[in-house]
Amino acid sequence: MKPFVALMLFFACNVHADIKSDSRAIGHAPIGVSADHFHKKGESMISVRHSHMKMGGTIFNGNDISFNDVLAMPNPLGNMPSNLSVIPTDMTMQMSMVGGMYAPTDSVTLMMMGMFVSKDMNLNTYQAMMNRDLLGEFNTSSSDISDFSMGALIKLKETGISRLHAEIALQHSIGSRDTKGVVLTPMDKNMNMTLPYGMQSGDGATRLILGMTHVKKLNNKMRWGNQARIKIAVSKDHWAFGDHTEVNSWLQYEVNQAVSLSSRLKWIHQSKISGRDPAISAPVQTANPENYGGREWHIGFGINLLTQLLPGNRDRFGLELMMPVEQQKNNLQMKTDYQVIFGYQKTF
Ligand SMILES: [Cu+2]
Repeated sequence: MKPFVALMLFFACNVHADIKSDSRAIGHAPIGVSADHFHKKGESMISVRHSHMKMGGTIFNGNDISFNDVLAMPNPLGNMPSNLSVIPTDMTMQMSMVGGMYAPTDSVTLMMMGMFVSKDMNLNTYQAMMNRDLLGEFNTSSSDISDFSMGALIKLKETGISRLHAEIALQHSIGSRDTKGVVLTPMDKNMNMTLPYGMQSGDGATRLILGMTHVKKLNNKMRWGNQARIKIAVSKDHWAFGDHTEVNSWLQYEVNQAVSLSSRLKWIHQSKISGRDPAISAPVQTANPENYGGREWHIGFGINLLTQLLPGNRDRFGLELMMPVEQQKNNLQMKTDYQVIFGYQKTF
Protein backbone atom coordinates (compact mmCIF):
# COMPACT_ATOMS: atom_id res chain seq x y z
CA MET A 1 0.00 0.00 0.00
CA LYS A 2 2.67 2.51 1.06
CA PRO A 3 4.86 2.08 -2.05
CA PHE A 4 1.80 2.84 -4.19
CA VAL A 5 1.13 6.08 -2.36
CA ALA A 6 4.80 7.09 -2.65
CA LEU A 7 4.70 6.28 -6.37
CA MET A 8 1.56 8.37 -6.82
CA LEU A 9 3.09 11.34 -5.00
CA PHE A 10 6.18 11.04 -7.16
CA PHE A 11 4.06 11.22 -10.32
CA ALA A 12 1.93 14.02 -8.92
CA CYS A 13 5.10 16.09 -8.50
CA ASN A 14 6.20 15.29 -12.02
CA VAL A 15 3.06 16.50 -13.72
CA HIS A 16 3.73 18.56 -16.80
CA ALA A 17 1.45 21.13 -18.29
CA ASP A 18 0.50 19.60 -21.60
CA ILE A 19 -1.14 21.99 -23.99
CA LYS A 20 -1.10 19.78 -27.08
CA SER A 21 -3.35 17.15 -25.53
CA ASP A 22 -6.96 17.64 -24.51
CA SER A 23 -6.96 14.54 -22.32
CA ARG A 24 -7.75 15.09 -18.68
CA ALA A 25 -7.25 12.90 -15.62
CA ILE A 26 -10.97 13.20 -14.96
CA GLY A 27 -11.74 11.83 -18.43
CA HIS A 28 -11.63 8.26 -17.13
CA ALA A 29 -13.60 6.83 -14.21
CA PRO A 30 -11.87 5.65 -11.01
CA ILE A 31 -9.47 2.84 -12.02
CA GLY A 32 -11.58 0.04 -10.51
CA VAL A 33 -14.50 0.74 -12.86
CA SER A 34 -14.28 -1.38 -16.02
CA ALA A 35 -15.38 -0.31 -19.50
CA ASP A 36 -16.08 3.23 -18.31
CA HIS A 37 -15.02 5.16 -21.40
CA PHE A 38 -14.99 4.90 -25.19
CA HIS A 39 -12.46 6.23 -27.67
CA LYS A 40 -12.40 8.46 -30.73
CA LYS A 41 -12.10 6.91 -34.19
CA GLY A 42 -8.63 5.46 -34.81
CA GLU A 43 -7.54 5.65 -31.17
CA SER A 44 -6.25 2.63 -29.29
CA MET A 45 -5.28 2.05 -25.70
CA ILE A 46 -3.44 -0.56 -23.70
CA SER A 47 -4.02 -0.98 -20.00
CA VAL A 48 -2.64 -2.96 -17.12
CA ARG A 49 -4.48 -3.18 -13.84
CA HIS A 50 -3.63 -4.95 -10.66
CA SER A 51 -5.96 -5.58 -7.77
CA HIS A 52 -5.02 -6.81 -4.33
CA MET A 53 -7.80 -7.99 -2.05
CA LYS A 54 -7.53 -9.09 1.55
CA MET A 55 -10.04 -11.14 3.50
CA GLY A 56 -10.04 -12.37 7.08
CA GLY A 57 -12.41 -13.56 9.79
CA THR A 58 -15.75 -15.28 9.32
CA ILE A 59 -19.30 -13.98 8.95
CA PHE A 60 -22.56 -15.90 8.99
CA ASN A 61 -25.37 -14.17 7.05
CA GLY A 62 -23.47 -10.92 7.44
CA ASN A 63 -22.72 -11.16 11.18
CA ASP A 64 -19.32 -11.78 12.75
CA ILE A 65 -18.96 -15.23 14.21
CA SER A 66 -16.21 -16.85 16.22
CA PHE A 67 -14.16 -19.90 15.22
CA ASN A 68 -15.86 -21.82 18.06
CA ASP A 69 -19.25 -21.05 16.50
CA VAL A 70 -17.99 -22.30 13.14
CA LEU A 71 -16.74 -25.55 14.72
CA ALA A 72 -20.24 -26.12 16.12
CA MET A 73 -21.80 -26.01 12.64
CA PRO A 74 -22.69 -29.27 10.89
CA ASN A 75 -20.61 -30.40 7.93
CA PRO A 76 -23.24 -30.28 5.17
CA LEU A 77 -21.22 -32.45 2.81
CA GLY A 78 -21.40 -35.61 4.93
CA ASN A 79 -20.98 -36.85 8.45
CA MET A 80 -17.25 -37.61 8.29
CA PRO A 81 -16.68 -35.58 10.40
CA SER A 82 -20.10 -34.35 11.49
CA ASN A 83 -18.97 -30.73 12.12
CA LEU A 84 -16.91 -28.20 10.20
CA SER A 85 -13.32 -28.75 11.30
CA VAL A 86 -11.18 -26.65 8.97
CA ILE A 87 -11.48 -22.84 9.13
CA PRO A 88 -9.98 -20.32 6.69
CA THR A 89 -8.30 -17.56 8.72
CA ASP A 90 -7.25 -15.15 5.98
CA MET A 91 -6.94 -14.92 2.24
CA THR A 92 -5.36 -12.67 -0.34
CA MET A 93 -6.49 -12.52 -3.92
CA GLN A 94 -4.43 -10.79 -6.59
CA MET A 95 -5.82 -10.08 -10.03
CA SER A 96 -3.82 -8.72 -12.94
CA MET A 97 -5.68 -7.57 -16.01
CA VAL A 98 -4.14 -6.72 -19.35
CA GLY A 99 -6.47 -5.04 -21.80
CA GLY A 100 -6.60 -3.43 -25.19
CA MET A 101 -9.12 -1.02 -26.71
CA TYR A 102 -9.47 0.14 -30.29
CA ALA A 103 -12.08 2.41 -31.86
CA PRO A 104 -12.72 1.64 -35.55
CA THR A 105 -15.37 4.39 -35.56
CA ASP A 106 -16.48 7.17 -33.24
CA SER A 107 -19.44 5.12 -32.08
CA VAL A 108 -17.84 1.72 -31.47
CA THR A 109 -14.84 0.85 -29.30
CA LEU A 110 -13.64 -2.77 -29.34
CA MET A 111 -12.18 -4.28 -26.19
CA MET A 112 -10.13 -7.33 -25.25
CA MET A 113 -8.97 -8.36 -21.82
CA GLY A 114 -7.06 -11.19 -20.20
CA MET A 115 -6.95 -11.80 -16.49
CA PHE A 116 -4.44 -13.58 -14.28
CA VAL A 117 -5.47 -14.55 -10.77
CA SER A 118 -3.48 -15.75 -7.81
CA LYS A 119 -4.99 -16.77 -4.48
CA ASP A 120 -3.43 -17.59 -1.18
CA MET A 121 -5.27 -18.87 1.90
CA ASN A 122 -4.27 -19.75 5.45
CA LEU A 123 -6.36 -22.26 7.35
CA ASN A 124 -6.61 -23.87 10.79
CA THR A 125 -7.47 -27.53 11.28
CA TYR A 126 -9.16 -28.69 14.47
CA GLN A 127 -9.75 -32.10 15.96
CA ALA A 128 -12.99 -33.54 14.55
CA MET A 129 -14.39 -34.53 17.94
CA MET A 130 -13.79 -34.32 21.69
CA ASN A 131 -11.97 -31.13 22.67
CA ARG A 132 -11.74 -29.78 19.12
CA ASP A 133 -8.12 -28.82 19.74
CA LEU A 134 -6.19 -26.94 17.10
CA LEU A 135 -4.17 -29.54 15.20
CA GLY A 136 -2.24 -27.09 13.09
CA GLU A 137 -2.21 -24.41 10.42
CA PHE A 138 -1.63 -24.84 6.72
CA ASN A 139 -1.61 -22.81 3.53
CA THR A 140 -3.06 -23.39 0.07
CA SER A 141 -2.49 -21.34 -3.04
CA SER A 142 -3.30 -21.28 -6.73
CA SER A 143 -2.48 -19.09 -9.70
CA ASP A 144 -3.45 -19.22 -13.36
CA ILE A 145 -4.74 -17.19 -16.29
CA SER A 146 -8.39 -17.05 -15.26
CA ASP A 147 -10.36 -15.64 -18.14
CA PHE A 148 -10.39 -13.87 -21.43
CA SER A 149 -13.01 -11.43 -22.68
CA MET A 150 -13.86 -9.64 -25.92
CA GLY A 151 -16.52 -7.08 -26.49
CA ALA A 152 -17.61 -3.68 -27.69
CA LEU A 153 -18.70 -0.36 -26.28
CA ILE A 154 -21.41 1.39 -28.22
CA LYS A 155 -21.78 5.13 -27.86
CA LEU A 156 -25.43 6.04 -27.47
CA LYS A 157 -25.19 9.74 -26.71
CA GLU A 158 -22.54 12.39 -26.23
CA THR A 159 -23.22 16.05 -25.52
CA GLY A 160 -21.09 18.79 -24.01
CA ILE A 161 -22.17 17.79 -20.52
CA SER A 162 -22.88 14.08 -20.62
CA ARG A 163 -22.13 10.79 -22.31
CA LEU A 164 -23.89 7.43 -22.37
CA HIS A 165 -22.65 4.12 -23.71
CA ALA A 166 -23.56 0.44 -23.64
CA GLU A 167 -21.23 -2.52 -23.28
CA ILE A 168 -21.64 -5.99 -24.67
CA ALA A 169 -18.96 -8.60 -24.18
CA LEU A 170 -18.30 -12.32 -23.86
CA GLN A 171 -16.02 -13.65 -21.16
CA HIS A 172 -14.66 -17.15 -21.22
CA SER A 173 -13.19 -18.75 -18.13
CA ILE A 174 -10.05 -20.69 -18.99
CA GLY A 175 -8.48 -21.01 -15.53
CA SER A 176 -7.79 -24.33 -13.88
CA ARG A 177 -10.71 -25.73 -11.88
CA ASP A 178 -9.04 -28.83 -10.52
CA THR A 179 -6.05 -27.30 -8.77
CA LYS A 180 -4.96 -29.51 -5.92
CA GLY A 181 -3.21 -28.69 -2.69
CA VAL A 182 -1.92 -30.38 0.41
CA VAL A 183 -4.50 -30.11 3.17
CA LEU A 184 -4.17 -30.94 6.86
CA THR A 185 -7.23 -33.10 7.64
CA PRO A 186 -9.01 -33.36 11.02
CA MET A 187 -7.47 -36.84 11.22
CA ASP A 188 -4.12 -35.02 11.53
CA LYS A 189 -2.93 -36.32 8.14
CA ASN A 190 -1.66 -34.35 5.13
CA MET A 191 -3.70 -35.13 2.03
CA ASN A 192 -3.40 -33.92 -1.54
CA MET A 193 -6.91 -32.93 -2.63
CA THR A 194 -8.88 -30.72 -5.04
CA LEU A 195 -9.10 -27.24 -3.52
CA PRO A 196 -12.54 -25.70 -2.84
CA TYR A 197 -14.32 -23.58 -5.46
CA GLY A 198 -13.10 -20.23 -4.14
CA MET A 199 -9.47 -21.28 -4.57
CA GLN A 200 -9.91 -22.34 -8.21
CA SER A 201 -8.89 -19.93 -10.98
CA GLY A 202 -11.83 -20.73 -13.23
CA ASP A 203 -15.07 -22.63 -13.69
CA GLY A 204 -15.12 -23.22 -17.45
CA ALA A 205 -18.19 -21.03 -17.99
CA THR A 206 -18.82 -18.52 -20.77
CA ARG A 207 -20.51 -15.34 -19.63
CA LEU A 208 -22.35 -12.55 -21.33
CA ILE A 209 -21.52 -9.10 -19.96
CA LEU A 210 -24.01 -6.28 -20.45
CA GLY A 211 -23.36 -2.80 -19.14
CA MET A 212 -24.56 0.77 -19.30
CA THR A 213 -22.48 3.78 -18.29
CA HIS A 214 -23.54 7.40 -17.92
CA VAL A 215 -21.23 10.25 -16.99
CA LYS A 216 -22.44 13.78 -16.39
CA LYS A 217 -20.61 17.05 -15.77
CA LEU A 218 -22.11 18.63 -12.67
CA ASN A 219 -20.00 21.78 -13.04
CA ASN A 220 -16.49 22.78 -14.19
CA LYS A 221 -14.85 20.71 -11.47
CA MET A 222 -17.19 17.81 -10.77
CA ARG A 223 -18.38 14.75 -12.67
CA TRP A 224 -20.92 12.16 -11.65
CA GLY A 225 -20.74 8.70 -13.18
CA ASN A 226 -23.07 5.75 -12.93
CA GLN A 227 -22.69 2.26 -14.27
CA ALA A 228 -24.72 -0.95 -14.09
CA ARG A 229 -23.11 -4.14 -15.28
CA ILE A 230 -24.32 -7.73 -15.26
CA LYS A 231 -22.45 -10.97 -15.93
CA ILE A 232 -24.63 -13.95 -16.78
CA ALA A 233 -23.38 -17.48 -17.49
CA VAL A 234 -24.64 -18.52 -20.93
CA SER A 235 -22.86 -21.86 -20.91
CA LYS A 236 -21.54 -23.68 -17.90
CA ASP A 237 -20.01 -26.97 -16.92
CA HIS A 238 -20.80 -29.15 -13.90
CA TRP A 239 -20.45 -26.14 -11.59
CA ALA A 240 -20.19 -22.35 -12.03
CA PHE A 241 -19.79 -19.20 -9.96
CA GLY A 242 -23.08 -17.32 -9.67
CA ASP A 243 -24.33 -14.54 -11.94
CA HIS A 244 -23.03 -11.16 -10.93
CA THR A 245 -24.56 -7.67 -10.89
CA GLU A 246 -22.52 -4.60 -10.06
CA VAL A 247 -23.72 -1.01 -9.77
CA ASN A 248 -21.26 1.84 -9.37
CA SER A 249 -21.82 5.50 -8.66
CA TRP A 250 -18.82 7.80 -8.50
CA LEU A 251 -18.14 11.47 -7.95
CA GLN A 252 -14.95 12.92 -9.36
CA TYR A 253 -13.31 16.20 -8.58
CA GLU A 254 -10.81 17.79 -10.95
CA VAL A 255 -7.82 19.29 -9.13
CA ASN A 256 -6.27 20.26 -12.46
CA GLN A 257 -5.96 18.79 -15.93
CA ALA A 258 -3.53 16.14 -14.71
CA VAL A 259 -5.04 15.19 -11.35
CA SER A 260 -8.52 14.10 -10.32
CA LEU A 261 -9.84 12.66 -7.07
CA SER A 262 -12.75 10.29 -6.75
CA SER A 263 -15.15 8.69 -4.34
CA ARG A 264 -17.19 5.68 -5.35
CA LEU A 265 -20.04 3.58 -4.03
CA LYS A 266 -20.20 0.01 -5.29
CA TRP A 267 -23.06 -2.43 -4.86
CA ILE A 268 -22.63 -6.02 -5.87
CA HIS A 269 -24.96 -8.96 -5.91
CA GLN A 270 -23.81 -12.45 -6.75
CA SER A 271 -25.76 -15.70 -6.73
CA LYS A 272 -24.37 -18.77 -5.01
CA ILE A 273 -22.50 -21.44 -6.97
CA SER A 274 -24.68 -23.61 -9.19
CA GLY A 275 -23.92 -27.30 -9.51
CA ARG A 276 -21.09 -28.99 -7.69
CA ASP A 277 -17.87 -30.90 -8.12
CA PRO A 278 -17.96 -34.26 -6.30
CA ALA A 279 -14.16 -34.08 -5.95
CA ILE A 280 -14.55 -31.00 -3.72
CA SER A 281 -15.49 -32.37 -0.34
CA ALA A 282 -13.93 -31.31 2.92
CA PRO A 283 -15.29 -30.17 6.32
CA VAL A 284 -14.62 -26.53 5.41
CA GLN A 285 -17.09 -23.73 4.53
CA THR A 286 -15.56 -23.08 1.09
CA ALA A 287 -16.39 -26.63 -0.09
CA ASN A 288 -20.12 -25.84 0.15
CA PRO A 289 -21.62 -24.13 -2.96
CA GLU A 290 -24.22 -22.45 -0.69
CA ASN A 291 -21.44 -20.42 0.97
CA TYR A 292 -20.85 -18.17 -2.04
CA GLY A 293 -22.38 -14.95 -3.31
CA GLY A 294 -24.51 -12.36 -1.54
CA ARG A 295 -24.95 -8.60 -1.43
CA GLU A 296 -22.17 -6.16 -0.62
CA TRP A 297 -21.69 -2.41 -0.40
CA HIS A 298 -18.25 -0.92 -0.75
CA ILE A 299 -16.97 2.63 -0.63
CA GLY A 300 -13.83 3.72 -2.42
CA PHE A 301 -11.44 6.64 -2.75
CA GLY A 302 -9.13 7.13 -5.68
CA ILE A 303 -6.87 9.31 -7.73
CA ASN A 304 -6.22 9.57 -11.47
CA LEU A 305 -3.00 11.11 -12.75
CA LEU A 306 -1.57 12.08 -16.12
CA THR A 307 2.16 12.40 -16.47
CA GLN A 308 4.83 12.11 -19.13
CA LEU A 309 7.00 9.04 -18.63
CA LEU A 310 7.17 7.35 -22.00
CA PRO A 311 7.09 9.05 -25.41
CA GLY A 312 3.72 9.67 -27.02
CA ASN A 313 0.49 10.57 -25.28
CA ARG A 314 0.66 11.12 -21.58
CA ASP A 315 0.81 8.14 -19.26
CA ARG A 316 -2.26 7.62 -17.17
CA PHE A 317 -2.12 6.17 -13.66
CA GLY A 318 -4.96 5.34 -11.32
CA LEU A 319 -5.09 4.17 -7.74
CA GLU A 320 -8.15 3.25 -5.75
CA LEU A 321 -8.81 1.87 -2.29
CA MET A 322 -12.12 0.10 -1.68
CA MET A 323 -13.50 -0.78 1.74
CA PRO A 324 -16.61 -2.77 2.60
CA VAL A 325 -19.50 -0.92 4.22
CA GLU A 326 -21.89 -3.83 4.42
CA GLN A 327 -21.33 -7.50 3.62
CA GLN A 328 -24.52 -9.50 3.41
CA LYS A 329 -22.74 -12.58 2.09
CA ASN A 330 -24.73 -15.83 1.84
CA ASN A 331 -24.39 -18.17 4.82
CA LEU A 332 -20.86 -18.76 6.06
CA GLN A 333 -18.01 -16.85 4.37
CA MET A 334 -14.86 -14.89 4.94
CA LYS A 335 -15.10 -11.16 5.49
CA THR A 336 -13.53 -8.72 3.03
CA ASP A 337 -11.07 -6.28 4.60
CA TYR A 338 -10.08 -4.06 1.69
CA GLN A 339 -9.13 -3.96 -1.97
CA VAL A 340 -6.45 -1.83 -3.63
CA ILE A 341 -6.49 -1.33 -7.39
CA PHE A 342 -3.61 0.17 -9.32
CA GLY A 343 -3.61 0.74 -13.06
CA TYR A 344 -1.66 2.14 -15.98
CA GLN A 345 -3.15 3.19 -19.31
CA LYS A 346 -1.60 4.48 -22.50
CA THR A 347 -3.45 5.82 -25.51
CA PHE A 348 -2.05 5.77 -29.05
CU1 LIG B 1 -9.54 3.15 -23.15
